[in-house]
Amino acid sequence: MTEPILLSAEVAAALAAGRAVVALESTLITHGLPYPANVETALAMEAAVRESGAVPATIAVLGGKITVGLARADIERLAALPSGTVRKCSRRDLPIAVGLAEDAATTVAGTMIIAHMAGIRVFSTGGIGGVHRGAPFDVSADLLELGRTPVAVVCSGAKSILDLPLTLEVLETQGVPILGLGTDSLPSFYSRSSGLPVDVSVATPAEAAKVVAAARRLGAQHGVLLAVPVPAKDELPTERVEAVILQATAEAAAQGIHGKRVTPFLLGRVAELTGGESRRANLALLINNARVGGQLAVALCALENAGQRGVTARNDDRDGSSGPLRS
Ligand code: PSU
Ligand code: MN
Repeated sequence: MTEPILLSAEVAAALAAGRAVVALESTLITHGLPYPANVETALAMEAAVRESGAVPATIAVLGGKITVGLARADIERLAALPSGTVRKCSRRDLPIAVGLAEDAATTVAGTMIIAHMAGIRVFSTGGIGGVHRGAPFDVSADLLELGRTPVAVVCSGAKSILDLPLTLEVLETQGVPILGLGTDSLPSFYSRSSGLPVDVSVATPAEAAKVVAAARRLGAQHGVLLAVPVPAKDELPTERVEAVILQATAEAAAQGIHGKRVTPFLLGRVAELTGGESRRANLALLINNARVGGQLAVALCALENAGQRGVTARNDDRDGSSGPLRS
C-alpha cells in the first residue's frame, strides 16, 4: 500500500513520455514571499521552466492529497491564504498533513521527497535551508534530505541569514556534491559569491547533467546541488545585506523565535529592512533558477535517452538477431 499522488494531466503525460519535468516548491509561496509577489513569482517560474522546454510541476499537499503540478487556481488560493494558516511541510510534517487532510506547503525537503516519489529528477528553488548562525543544532532538514533523496536541486546557495561554512560542512558529511554554474564559489543568495568554495565549477547545465546522470548510474541515494549565482545586474552588495541580517537575527533571538518559525521570520524581516532592493534580486534569481532547472532537466533527458539507445545497440549487435534488415 502506498500513498497515491495526484499528478496534473500535463505532468503525468510528460513523465510517461520520458520528457523533462522540473519540480517547484510551495513554501516560498506561503512563507517566503508576500502576496501578490508570491503568485507572480510562482507563475513566472513556471513560465521560465516552459521556456527551457520542460514541464513545471509545482508541489504541495492540498486537503491531504499529495499534489504534483498545481493548477493556477491552487497557486492563487495558497498564495492568498493568511500566513501562518498553511502548514510549512518538511519531512516530519508530511504524515501530519496527509493523515489529517490538511493544506500544506512543501519546503525544499518536502518537495524533494514528493518529487522523488513522482519520478521527477530536477527541482528549482531560491535558497535552501542550512545551519543557523549562533544555533549550530538548528540544522535544516533540507540538508539531511539532500543526503538521502536523489533529486538535483538548483538554487542560489543559501541566504547568509545562515552559517554558510557550517552548512557546507553538513553537506559534505551528507555526501552531497556541490556544483557551481560558471563559478568556483558558493553563491550566497543576494550576492554572487560567499567566498566559500564549491566542489566543482561547471560551464553549462549540460555539464551539470553529466554529474547528475553519473550519480544515478552509481546508484547514489543522495541529491546533487547545482548552485547558480543571482544575475549580476540584480546582485545586492554583501555589506548591505550583512547589516540587515545581523539586525534580523538579533530580533529573532530577542523575541524567542525558534523552530520552523525562524526562517520565515528572518526572510520577512530581511525583506522589510531592504525593501524593494532585495525583492528584485529574489525574483531575478528564482526565475533564473527555474530556467536553469529546465535546461538541466532537458539535458538530463537527452543524455539518458542517448544512453538507452547505446545499450540497445550493443545488445542488438551481440545477439545478432535484430534490426530491420536481418529478419
Ligand atoms: N530560504 C529562502 N527562501 C525560502 C526558504 C528558505 O531564501 O522560502 C524556505 C524553503 O522552503 C526552505 C525552508 O526549504 O525555508 C527552510 O526552512 P527551515 O530553515 O525551517 O528548514
Ligand atoms: Mn530549523
